[in-house]
Amino acid sequence: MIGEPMKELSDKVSSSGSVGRGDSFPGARGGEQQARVVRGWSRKQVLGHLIDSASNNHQRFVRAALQTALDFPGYDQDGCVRVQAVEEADWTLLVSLWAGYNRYLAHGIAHLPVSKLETLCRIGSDEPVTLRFLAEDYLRHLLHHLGQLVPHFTLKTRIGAGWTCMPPLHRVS
Ligand code: NI
Repeated sequence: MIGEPMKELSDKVSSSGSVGRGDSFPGARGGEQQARVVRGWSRKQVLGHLIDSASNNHQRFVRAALQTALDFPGYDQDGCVRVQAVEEADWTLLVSLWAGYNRYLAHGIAHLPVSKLETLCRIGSDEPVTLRFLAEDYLRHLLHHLGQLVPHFTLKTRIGAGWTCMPPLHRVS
């Protein structure tokens, strides 16, 4: 049964993955992929960072749903982008993996057991937060970076008027 409280969040994560596919993703052409947008990262590297966020949060969500509490490491954001040589990866691969990963995460978020949403999760040395907060902060972080890659009117059209581009509240996102 789908946990109704997470339905809206799940829908937004899912629709964020539809802002563009492959070459239709805004800024997909040649030099634009290498343009620096934030932290010295290129558009490509921001996409790689969003894949790292998806994979780390995937494990957080699933493990927290199976345990009474979660104690999980953070991740080295710059180190992850560097060792995976994101800059040399294929753009279409990055966009399709990112979009597919988010559609699958949205499915998982929608099915998180309601009884587990208050499970306390400690990520790295941060103060514990609930699984519900982690999932909400995942979306905040995702939209924050999407706002750096995609025109705001595109996000408004795809995700709805309620989208926001605020940074995540959690330090390790
Ligand atoms: Ni980030």
